[in-house]
Amino acid sequence: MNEQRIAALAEVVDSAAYHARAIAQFAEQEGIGETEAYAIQAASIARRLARGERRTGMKMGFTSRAKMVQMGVLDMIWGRLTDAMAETDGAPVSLRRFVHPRVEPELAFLLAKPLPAAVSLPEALDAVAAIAPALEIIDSRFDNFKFTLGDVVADNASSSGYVIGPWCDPRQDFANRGLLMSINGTARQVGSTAGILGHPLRSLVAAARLSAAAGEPLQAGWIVMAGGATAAEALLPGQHVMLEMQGLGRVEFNTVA
Ligand code: OOG
Ligand code: MG
Repeated sequence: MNEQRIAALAEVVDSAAYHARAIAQFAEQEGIGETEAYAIQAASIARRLARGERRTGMKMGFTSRAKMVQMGVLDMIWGRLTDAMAETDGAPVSLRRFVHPRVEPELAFLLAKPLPAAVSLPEALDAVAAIAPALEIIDSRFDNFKFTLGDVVADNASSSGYVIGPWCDPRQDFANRGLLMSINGTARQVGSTAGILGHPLRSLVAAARLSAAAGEPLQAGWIVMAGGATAAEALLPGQHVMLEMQGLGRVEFNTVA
């Protein structure tokens, strides 16, 4: 696939996200493999950066069985986060900039140091300044939230928003913390941080490897989202979404049209 086609498809996903308009899947028809899909993603993020957005980190996807089963994709993927995606804990979130948003419970890492490609679990932990309960707002730009691996990778792994809760000391055992995501006071997803690859730190090790392989090693100050611990829930206006994570506190937001 030539540079021109990659740039054209990057424009397609970027403008779909920018205008919150759904598009048809294209990966199968265009014969897009993983390499091309990540090249389209990189080019689409370059367009965001050219508009003045700032890179804030990385997100992992399909790091839990629950997410793989919900979306029918069995491979781990990743995407790039920018400051335009950050929402504030406790503040209202306007749904206007999304096509068909969903929310899922995650754990976020804040890095104190850069990370090279190959790190052990203790080395990864050593680079972590803080951990936090977090909610990711995902929004596929594809019709009906349906995609293949190539589509979703090209579409920046459905990244669209993230809300970070209170930063906590990472020097505690967070391998198996219970979590509850509720909407308007009703429990909607129950799980554990162990749902993320058995331990969320494994997701950070994978993030270090994948990001470095793309020539963008994890940086000090970056946020890494470990991936949904449970399936995602659809977002509608007028909802209060709250995630409570055992021993790590809560993160919440209200949706407005
Ligand atoms: C793709 C993104 C997956 C996760 O946490 O697993 C993801 C999607 O489900 O649309 O963010
Ligand atoms: Mg996610």
